[in-house]
Amino acid sequence: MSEVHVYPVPDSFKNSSSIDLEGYQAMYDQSVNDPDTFWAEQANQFLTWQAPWSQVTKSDLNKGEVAWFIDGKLNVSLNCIDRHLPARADQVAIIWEGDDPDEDQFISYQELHDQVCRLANALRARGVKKGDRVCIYMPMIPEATYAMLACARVGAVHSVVFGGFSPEALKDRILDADCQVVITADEGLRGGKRVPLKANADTALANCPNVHTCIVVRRTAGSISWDGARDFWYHDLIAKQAATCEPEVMDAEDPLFILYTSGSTGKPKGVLHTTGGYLLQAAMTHKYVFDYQEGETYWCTADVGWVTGHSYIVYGPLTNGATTLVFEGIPTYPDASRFWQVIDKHQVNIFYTAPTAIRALMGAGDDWVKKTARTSLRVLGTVGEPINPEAWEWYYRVIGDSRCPIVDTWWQTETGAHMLTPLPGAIALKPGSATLPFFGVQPALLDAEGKEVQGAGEGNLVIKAAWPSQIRSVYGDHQRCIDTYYSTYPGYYFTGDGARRDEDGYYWITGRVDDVLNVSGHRMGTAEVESALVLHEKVAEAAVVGYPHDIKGQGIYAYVTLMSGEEPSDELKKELLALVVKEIGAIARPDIIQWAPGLPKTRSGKIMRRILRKIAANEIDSLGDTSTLADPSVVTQLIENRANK
Ligand code: 6R9
Repeated sequence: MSEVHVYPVPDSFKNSSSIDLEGYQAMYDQSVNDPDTFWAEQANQFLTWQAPWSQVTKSDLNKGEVAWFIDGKLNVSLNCIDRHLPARADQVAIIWEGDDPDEDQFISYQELHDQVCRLANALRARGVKKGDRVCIYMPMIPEATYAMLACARVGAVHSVVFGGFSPEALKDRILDADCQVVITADEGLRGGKRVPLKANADTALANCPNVHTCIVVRRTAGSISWDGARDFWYHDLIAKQAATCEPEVMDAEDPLFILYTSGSTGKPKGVLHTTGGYLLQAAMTHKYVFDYQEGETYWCTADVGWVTGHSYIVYGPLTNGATTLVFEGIPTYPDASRFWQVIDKHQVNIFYTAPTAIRALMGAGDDWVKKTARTSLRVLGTVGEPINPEAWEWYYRVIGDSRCPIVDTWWQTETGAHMLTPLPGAIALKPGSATLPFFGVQPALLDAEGKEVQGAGEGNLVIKAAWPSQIRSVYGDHQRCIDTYYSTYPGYYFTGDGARRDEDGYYWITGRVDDVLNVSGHRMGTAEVESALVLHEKVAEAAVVGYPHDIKGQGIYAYVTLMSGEEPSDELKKELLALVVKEIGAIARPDIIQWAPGLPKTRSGKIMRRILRKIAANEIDSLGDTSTLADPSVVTQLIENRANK
């Protein structure tokens, strides 16, 4: 392995109020040795409770049972808004930067309060009550955050569905959670292009008989169809409502949201998060990991449709009374300097983005960066996939002018908040490593026999003890939660990732060890893409694998076997791509389709994906053992016709 460059904590952090290495170690030790005291202190420091808890935590990982701050009462929107008033009434809570660089908005905490209360009242007027599920299918506009917080205010459980998902995917998610209300917009706007959100919702809702209310924000004023019995303009509904609204008192373990994510089987899982523990860890990590200081402007470029947007655009920053930037657009519109221009325009201090964006912008060249100042930046972060050291170095040197630590944060939809991550004032950095565990997080590596690896080594990454923002269930199917996360290694939470630990105890994530792809930081099950492909009448079988992709991290490589008598054609390829986009969304469109007369299978009929991955990666010299194949000639044929030579 090439030599690892270590970046020490910058001097500028040494005498600041940030936590240093001794501080981190002391707090980490306490969090593990005396968790009740540690978490009680943090919960009182970070959150406002309406009633105290009777017990800090109770869990049984064998049953996937996790509970924090039992009997404690609080409301998330009160914690994100009301308690910051009146001191922060005029402070900007949300900076909204439109897709068009000339459009922006500055929303104060008072305004946020009023907007959220009006919408919360409107939801109640439409019959929404505690425990009901509300689907949010929105562009990145302030109303998306109002919608999340309004749900939290009335105790409704939101299910945000990424605006890039297809009507089909939206419908599945609405039905699975039995949402009765949908909040959307006429159209989204990204990179100058319109996204037909309302039209997509109409298609989805044609098959969702329980949805009685669809609330529509007017974003572009594009023409849309209207169902007079079901559809309501957002501005009409809130106009009649008061700007105050009594928040519902919630139990710490009442559900806050459902967020669908891909696993290794075909059907996305509704990951369920609850109120107290989730909010605490989102807020704590936002403070400690980004070293957030009073008055700073913080920008996370994720979409609220992903967990990163939930925890680090909305809940973490607002709980801490921060100014959070919501960006509607894309990194390359109007040109590849957009991110850096927005940083200068709004004097952003903390910037959090994905490796795929960094690689794409690195590819565009340094000139786009150099024409901006970026002097306001203090901390940089990444999330979503492993960052390759080249991209890390570029981010550090060119974007941060070698001044700003990079926090490489490893976590998952299921973990709710950061799990492995540096703290910028405490932990020396190694490019490509998510470094050390956050407070209370007890990682371990298990070998092929399920035994814990001691010291330096490699294995499957598991977590040994419950943490506050842990997944509580898979919505409607707790058994699936147990099967997916707790049965592979009884007594442990299994992450689905592999990792290496070095001599300094630093963790290096090596990627998924299951059939989950990570394409531009978006999780996708190979089975989901395969199910879409085989819907085509001419397709007999499909196998999907990931392959290394310069920008996306992983690309999608699909092997497709046609029904006998069917001929491959470019036309058919186009139909298959369109089918995947229709079933899931553009993010799942395969990069490569290879026609496969047959797939490599074992004698018992199992597809040998290991071989397909090697062929897709063009690593044909290291196919490994092929002796268990039913028909080895299939492999020779696939190699000859591989698309990635
Ligand atoms: C937050 C988020 C989770 C999967 C996870 C892992 C990968 C995320 C990473 C990372 C290496 C990092 N992942 N952060 N891999 N280094 N810093 O991305 O959630 O969409 O559920 O994806 O993403 O493979 O298991 P989610």
